[in-house]
Amino acid sequence: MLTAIEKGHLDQHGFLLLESLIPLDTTLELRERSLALAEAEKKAGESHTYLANASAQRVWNLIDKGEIFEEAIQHPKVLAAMAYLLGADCTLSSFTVNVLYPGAPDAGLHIDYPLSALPTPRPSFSLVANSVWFLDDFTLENGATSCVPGSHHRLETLPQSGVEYTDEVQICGPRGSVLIVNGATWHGSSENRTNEPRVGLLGFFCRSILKPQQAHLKLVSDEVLSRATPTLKRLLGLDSQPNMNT
Ligand SMILES: O=C(O)CCC(=O)C(=O)O
Repeated sequence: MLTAIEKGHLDQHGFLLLESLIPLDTTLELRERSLALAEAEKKAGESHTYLANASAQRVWNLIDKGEIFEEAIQHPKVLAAMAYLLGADCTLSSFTVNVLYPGAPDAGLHIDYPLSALPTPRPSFSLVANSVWFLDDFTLENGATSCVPGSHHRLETLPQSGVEYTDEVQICGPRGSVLIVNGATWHGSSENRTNEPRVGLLGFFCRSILKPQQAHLKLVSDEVLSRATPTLKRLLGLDSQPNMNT
């Protein structure tokens, strides 16, 4: 389902923008639901905020927070990109909302969990990959994700905080776009200099042999599991559990 050009772009640059992939009505519903969840977690005193002045917020475990998220994470084009990078049996590592409120600073470049914990040289093949869902237009001003093209080939080094990399580019696009990022590509959210929140989803995937960032099978309710499609069950890790033979 990825074209040869799309695969080539991922191989060469380490990221791929799927522009206007999600219909507008679905995007707006995902945005409304995401902000409602973020607000509810704040009100309940259970919010997961980060960056200076709690100017960014995550909402974790989206699979358990509405059918719209269960459906979204099974988008065939996103899954095709993940299958290309991580194998057809890849699983979900985590699925979160990421809100950058006005004034959120640049988060800095990084590679994704758990790559920075690995000895070097890191493997030249992909182990984890992210899909950044633009629920707003992502612009130079509101914190569009930055990437360093080709940096997934730098197997020995990590981005240094405080260093300005001249080859860093912000990936802008209309709401409804999805940015696929090889987890080894140097990337991060940038500063939100507008008066509006920048809302995104992060559908983060890993090879099936890896431990996901979240223990889905403990976190997701029986109700969600009972209605899960075979694809969702595979993404939640049901097909890649450790052997229980005695
Ligand atoms: O929200 C973004 O623009 C990117 C977030 C990110 O880089 C991450 O969580 O790994």
